[in-house]
Order: sequence, then structure tokens, then C-alpha cells
Amino acid sequence: MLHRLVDALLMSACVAANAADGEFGNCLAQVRTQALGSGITAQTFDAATTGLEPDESVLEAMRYQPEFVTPIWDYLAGLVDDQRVADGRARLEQWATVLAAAEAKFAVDRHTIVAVWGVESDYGRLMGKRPLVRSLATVACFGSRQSFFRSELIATLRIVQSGDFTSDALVGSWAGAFGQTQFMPSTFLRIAVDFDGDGRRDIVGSVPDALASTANYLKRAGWVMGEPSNRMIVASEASALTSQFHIIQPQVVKKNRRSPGFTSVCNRCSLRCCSKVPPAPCTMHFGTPVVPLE
Ligand SMILES: [Ca+2]
Repeated sequence: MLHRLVDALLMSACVAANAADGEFGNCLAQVRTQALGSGITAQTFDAATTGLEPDESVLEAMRYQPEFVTPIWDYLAGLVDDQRVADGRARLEQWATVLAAAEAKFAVDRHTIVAVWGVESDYGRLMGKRPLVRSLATVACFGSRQSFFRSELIATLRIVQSGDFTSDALVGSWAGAFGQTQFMPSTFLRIAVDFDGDGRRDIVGSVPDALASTANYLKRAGWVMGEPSNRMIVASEASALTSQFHIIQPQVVKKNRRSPGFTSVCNRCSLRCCSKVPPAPCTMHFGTPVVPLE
């Protein structure tokens, strides 16, 4: 009896797996049509996706996003400690020439650039190891926001096709962010710059490229040098800000009402992006902590 039950369960699991495989294959076929329609060659698409299987661990990671489930002060404490601040100060000295050049060109202060570097990858130590094509193909076919992730998958293939990176070299987070400051593929295509002069935009292996690209990102998002990256608001301000800035993620404001004393940590870049005018291109999400090293 027990054996029959186990057999039945195994068969059920196999059927479910086969159904998922079929769904994944059908989805990739749809993405292929979309990709070829937007300039990706069949050779590029097929070379990157032949034999590809979905990664269940990516879907697990998608369900748990610390910035949305961790109280804000715990989240900040996990990102910024004395060691990371000390390392940041050392990087400021080590890369002083590059940072001065980036600061002059993009009008973003060096402390903020290095702070983003420290928060996003611990200065290049933790850039993520998941193959981007597989991760993005998984979230492009399962779960929420499939349309967004299909665009990012196609952007990834465009990067490969351009020759900036090979498919194998593109590894990063479950959501497709990669490099020293964790750009999404579409952000890389729009924003990344070659700052070491070798003709290639390499935000993984070239610190100058990564730091200048980060400065360009902030500049394009409306950064104003000398002004703070964050400010705390109290509960009574939240509704006023919502109407004034047309915040598109009010649930984050609501969530942070649980934090004692404050309702939220506002990133002024996001507030600008969420306002109706100007519609600055920006993907920095509401609540991302950026702590300038000053
Ligand atoms: Ca370069």
C-alpha cells in the first residue's frame, strides 16, 4: 500500500515537472518570437537558451526579498557596519583619481558613488553567481512581473550580442542584477560607460567603468550634488508626500509605519522618479538606503 502511495506521488511529481517543462518551453518560444522581433538574432537566442531549464531556487528567492520584509533599521544594520565604512574609506583613497574624474564629469560626489558600491556588492566582493540568462528566463516564465523580466532577458541577450559580455560571463542576482553596483541588463544598456578607455563597458571587471557608470546612473536619475540621499519622514508627512510626489509604491510607506518613530526612509531620487514631472528614467526602488561615506 505504502509503495503504491509513493509511486503515485512520484508519478504525480513527474507529471507536474513535465507540465512545468512544457510550460517553460512554450514560454521560451514566445520570448524567442519577441526577441527576434526586437533585433536579437536566432543564433544569439538559441545559443543562450538551448537546453535551458528553469531554476526553482530563483523563484524561492523572488518570494523572499529582504528589503520588503525586513524592518528598515535591521535592513540598514545588515548593509552598513563599521567594517564596511572602513573599507569604503580605503576605497576612497585607492580610487581617488578615478573618483575625482567621475565626480567632475557626472556631478555626483565620490562618497555617494563609493557608498552605492559598498551597499550593492561590498565593493565587488559579492556580485552574485547565478547565470543571468537562466535566472531571467525562469522569472520571465513563472511568477509575477513576467513582462518586465522578459524585457530584461531580451536586454541580456542584446548585451551578449553586442559583445560586451559572453552569456557565460553574465552572472548576478536572482533578478538579473549584475556587476560591481548591480545594474539590471536594461540599465546597463542605457547607462553604462567605458571609463578606463579600453573600448568596452565592463561593470564587472573594471572598477573605473563600474564607478563612472554608477555616477552616470545617479546623474540621469536627477542627482543633485551636496543634497542628502535620504530623509526620514514622520507619519503626518506620508500622506502629504503621496499627493505631492505621486509615490507609486504606497505599500512601502504603509509597511514602514511599523518602524518606531518614523514611517519611512525616502530616497529623493525615487521621489523625483515617481513625480509626474520630470519623468526621469530611474529604476532605483523606493526605500533603497544610500548612506554617503562622509
Ligand atoms: Ca572599459
